[in-house]
Amino acid sequence: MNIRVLTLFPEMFQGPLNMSIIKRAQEKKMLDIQYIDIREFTDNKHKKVDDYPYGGGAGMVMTAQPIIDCYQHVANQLQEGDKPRVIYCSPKGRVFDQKLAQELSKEKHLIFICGHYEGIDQRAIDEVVTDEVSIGDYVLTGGELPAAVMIDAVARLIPGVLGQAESYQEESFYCGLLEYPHYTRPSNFRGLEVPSVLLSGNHKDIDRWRREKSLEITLKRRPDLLEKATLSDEDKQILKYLKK
Ligand code: 4FN
Repeated sequence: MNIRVLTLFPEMFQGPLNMSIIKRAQEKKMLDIQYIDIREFTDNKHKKVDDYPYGGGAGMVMTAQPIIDCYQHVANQLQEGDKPRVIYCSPKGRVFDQKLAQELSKEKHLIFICGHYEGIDQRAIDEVVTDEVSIGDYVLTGGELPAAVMIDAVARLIPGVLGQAESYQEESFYCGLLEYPHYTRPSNFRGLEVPSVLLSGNHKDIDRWRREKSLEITLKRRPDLLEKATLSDEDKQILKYLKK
């Protein structure tokens, strides 16, 4: 997968996306991420990228020219017929979730545009953006952290990026529920015991306990997730019992 990030602050990505799984994916050439500085595409000698909003009001707006020219530069490097998804990270967008991450992980090319100040001139959005996507409802300083979040979630789903064991987990356990509690050694930590079922060696009991714990925490904390989750008949039985 090829990812191009159009931003005024390329340095903001250097920490988060050069670690662990995403770093390995880039080293293994399964993922190529490049950061392109929008400021280098301004056609004025002061390298100005923002201006006052028409109609008045507070703050500044990123001008259309460097964004569209930067996009054009990136798009020109693609092969003919390649249709990149162009994602503008924006609080007005569709809310990003695992389903959208899975959909985007099947694309060959993704282009992210990160806004700053009050946002970007609407004409740049209208001309080049295919998807407006938000990571959630809070005020942020820029679209860079949202882009990094989305890239992390998408990149780990590219076939081959996760190891054998990790992707098996992904496939068989991602059903839209929260996770059961995890424990590791020692079995008694300063008097705090691990639930005995996990030490029993009875894998049927363990699976059933974990499933029940998953359903319980999801029902308690995020009942909205249960509506979209893939539930078996047994899960529905367990839920009926948990609700009582
Ligand atoms: N944010 C809200 C309402 C009005 C403005 C904002 C806001 C960064 C360029 C956008 C924020 C949140 C999730 C991008 C927020 C996201 C952004 C995101 C973002 C500077 C203009 C701005 C009602 C959501 C609280 C600033 C709500 N996902 N404006 O944050 O880019 O991608």
